[in-house]
Amino acid sequence: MGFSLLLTISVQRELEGRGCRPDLIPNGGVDRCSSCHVSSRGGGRRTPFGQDVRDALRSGSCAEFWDAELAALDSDGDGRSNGEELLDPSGSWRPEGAPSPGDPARVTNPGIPDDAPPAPPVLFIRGDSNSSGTVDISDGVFTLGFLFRSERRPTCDSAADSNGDGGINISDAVYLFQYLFAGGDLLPAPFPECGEAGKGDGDACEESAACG
Ligand SMILES: [Ca+2]
Ligand SMILES: [Ca+2]
Ligand SMILES: [Ca+2]
Repeated sequence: MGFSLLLTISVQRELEGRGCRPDLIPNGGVDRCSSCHVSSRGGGRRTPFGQDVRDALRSGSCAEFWDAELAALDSDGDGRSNGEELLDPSGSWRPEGAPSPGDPARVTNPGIPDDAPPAPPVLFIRGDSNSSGTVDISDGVFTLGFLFRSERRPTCDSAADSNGDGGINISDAVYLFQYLFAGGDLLPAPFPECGEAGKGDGDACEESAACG
């Protein structure tokens, strides 16, 4: 009698424990049980990440176990650490009250070898050569400084390419000045808000600080 009661309680605890575990890893809501178990309903065979989680479990089914060590492992051997896959590379995320880090669309399963998600599009403003977030005379000056005085290169070539023809030269500064001071044509998109590079743009665009 006593034994079967104990057994019931321990089975129940185990089931409850499993149910709470997805909430104990960052972005655990994305893959739920499939991070740790081959079956999406949970239980049964574990994925390589599930095996590492089991090794990391300390006491109590719902105790915290996500830490720097587990984050640094690449359980499924796909070249990206568990922390990178779950968007908490340092393992510093804590379950209590903290929102999951990063964009859930970029989460990958730490238990299944998969391809890295495509890099997020780089955003910039056409004409914002100096990446200040606004387009004004200083952008034309910045472009001219780069072209003729060997000054700093724009961090985003596509932003400095004011006329959108794929290259940076004096005509970009002229095009910008005409727009600003002589009623010239609007700059090609993305302008005046941040946006993605179009097909004709070169890809030498690291990051516009103003759009990050
Ligand atoms: Ca991995
Ligand atoms: Ca993976
Ligand atoms: Ca150009």
